[in-house]
Amino acid sequence: MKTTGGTDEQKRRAALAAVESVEDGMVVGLGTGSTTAFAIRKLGDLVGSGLDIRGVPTSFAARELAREAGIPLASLDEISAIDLAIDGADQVATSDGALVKGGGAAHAREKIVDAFADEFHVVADPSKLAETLSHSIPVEVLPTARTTVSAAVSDLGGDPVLRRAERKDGPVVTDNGNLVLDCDFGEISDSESLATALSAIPGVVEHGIFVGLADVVYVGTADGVDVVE
Ligand code: ABF
Repeated sequence: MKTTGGTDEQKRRAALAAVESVEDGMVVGLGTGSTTAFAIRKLGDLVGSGLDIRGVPTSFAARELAREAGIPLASLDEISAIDLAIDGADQVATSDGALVKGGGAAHAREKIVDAFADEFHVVADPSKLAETLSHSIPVEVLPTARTTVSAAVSDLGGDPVLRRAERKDGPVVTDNGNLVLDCDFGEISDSESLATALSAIPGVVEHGIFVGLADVVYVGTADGVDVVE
């Protein structure tokens, strides 16, 4: 499981704070990443104590974790609504609540679930916070469009790098069978405009800029949880 700068205790605190909003009968979007993993495990414990929920995972990894935790699962085409999505982030802009997601290469399905949910609660540690976005932007691309999308990203001022798998020689392949370009744009002053421009590039399946989607951000700290709404 991908881990990042925060401590496990900070991540756990954020995750448990988000879980407190989960009620009987809910359909819960289950995010990907090490922070959300704490929420999934806690939800599994609560299901074991009688909590009646269904989980909609955002990746194969999230599905396996939820299955191990004993959470009843539903796919997107089986449900008519998602009450609450709990998911992590690679960066949170404190100025406008925009997010960078996709460190786990799951941002296409994450965005579908997080955007469709009535409430989307982000769980993070302090290392994810920044005044404005500056993290490289993961862009999922059709394999055949890797070169053309790279050229278009460069024209936008980005530096596209094909994401390679850490443990084997070759590129990361997403759950959808696509590739990921990590695109460094430096400090991003207008995330909404960049998001629109990236979405317009032919061959882009989804990018990791989430604008205007997060309803609440729980930030686990050394001694508590900060809530950013
Ligand atoms: C997923 O979790 C990804 O979109 C995001 O990059 C990642 C954050 O991982 P972690 O919680 O391990 O820092 O939602």
